[in-house]
Amino acid sequence: MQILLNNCGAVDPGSLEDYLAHGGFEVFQKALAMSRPAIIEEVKASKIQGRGGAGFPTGIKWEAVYKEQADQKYVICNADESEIGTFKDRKLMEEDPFRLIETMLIAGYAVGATKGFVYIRGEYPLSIARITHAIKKSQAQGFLGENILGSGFSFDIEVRRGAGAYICGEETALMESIEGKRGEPRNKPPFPVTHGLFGKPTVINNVETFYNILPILRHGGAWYASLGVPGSTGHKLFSISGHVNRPGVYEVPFGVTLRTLLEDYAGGIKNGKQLQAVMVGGAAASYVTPDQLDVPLDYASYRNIGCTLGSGAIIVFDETVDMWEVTRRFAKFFKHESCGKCVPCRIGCDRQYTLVERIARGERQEGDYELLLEISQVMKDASICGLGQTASSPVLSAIKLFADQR
Ligand code: L3W
Ligand code: SF4
Repeated sequence: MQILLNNCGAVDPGSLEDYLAHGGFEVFQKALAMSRPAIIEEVKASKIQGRGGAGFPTGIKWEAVYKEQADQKYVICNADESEIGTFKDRKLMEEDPFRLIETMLIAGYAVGATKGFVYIRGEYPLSIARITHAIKKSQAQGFLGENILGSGFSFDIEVRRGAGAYICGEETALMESIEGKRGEPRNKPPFPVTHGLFGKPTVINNVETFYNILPILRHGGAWYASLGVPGSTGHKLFSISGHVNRPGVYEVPFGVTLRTLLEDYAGGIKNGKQLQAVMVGGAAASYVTPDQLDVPLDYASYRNIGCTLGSGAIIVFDETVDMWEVTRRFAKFFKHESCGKCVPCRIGCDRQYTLVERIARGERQEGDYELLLEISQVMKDASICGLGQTASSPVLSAIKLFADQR
């Protein structure tokens, strides 16, 4: 059963008529007939957690914005999908763009917002074109704008393009960017639910999170909560790349294992080679090893083994890969993408890269590992945002797992 990718490949992404013929905007019309608290109760009952990586409960976020008194509220879709190995949101936007409009409308109606923004990664020209087209078509047919379908509810959406900065996927940097400023994270708290875009209460969710709202409201929060496992309800998209026979985006209920995903969905390891390691969750994660393939893919089980599901990235490395070279590339990525606002991350990412590069070159010096551990602790303790707090994870993981390779 597919509840997220069900329209992908089945609906013409350029045609509002085709989207309507496949049940498009039915759930929005159902939502319009519900009270705002009733919609939020369904989202809370589903127990859905944000799909951008951090897993914060979506219903709690929506309720907090609903309860705020303000002359203006906003809904933002974080479509700045830039996490290494992550390409699920791109698939949703390219193949099922009208669904994003429908779910943002529902969010806007539920929390009392009249304005939405979709912030799309600049390197995703087809996503930008398809979402822009879907917005124009929806405006022309009265699904966006003033007094939508005669309901008295008004809502409109604008697209904003990223300009190549990974940090603009961090929600407050993204808001600074929309406001026309340099994309740097703000200190949190206050959180966007009270002080978001232009200082107003703001719902900001990942693309995949929004797409889950339709099955939740169509079938009910309790139904949704019965999918997956307790503590990680519903379905999750995983972007699988690297040394597998069938890379791609796969939808599964939480709780399946990495072994099932790799063998049954992705067709096993390429060219009959042995698996060496898997990067699950993105660059800010630890490596998963072959003896951990049977751990269920859910938030708690992965936390228990010191890993994270993050945004659902899965990068597979076979036995031929030099894992220190992989780690060097991750360290280079963070050095490049650190926005430079705070010292622990700006200097830490730079120092970390210098040491990892030396180790990868085969010129490790006495004390290098110890120094990396010390730098990592400072970055974790004192960085402003998630980038600096997690940029040392793959390095620590490499020291733990692959020290014998250098
Ligand atoms: C109200 C509170 N709201 C937290 C909200 C907060 C945000 C969400 C998560 O993401 C993750 C990192 C990597 N009242 C709240 C509250 N919130 N407490 O909940 O917040 P937070 O701060 O835990 O995380 P974050 O900075 O939003 C960082 C993951 O991202 N990551 C990066 C992924 C990149 C992509 C991509 O390219 N598409 O997803 C990689 O894994 O795991 O945990 O909305 O406002 N008391
Ligand atoms: Fe910028 Fe890094 Fe500090 Fe985040 S932790 S604000 S990316 S310098």
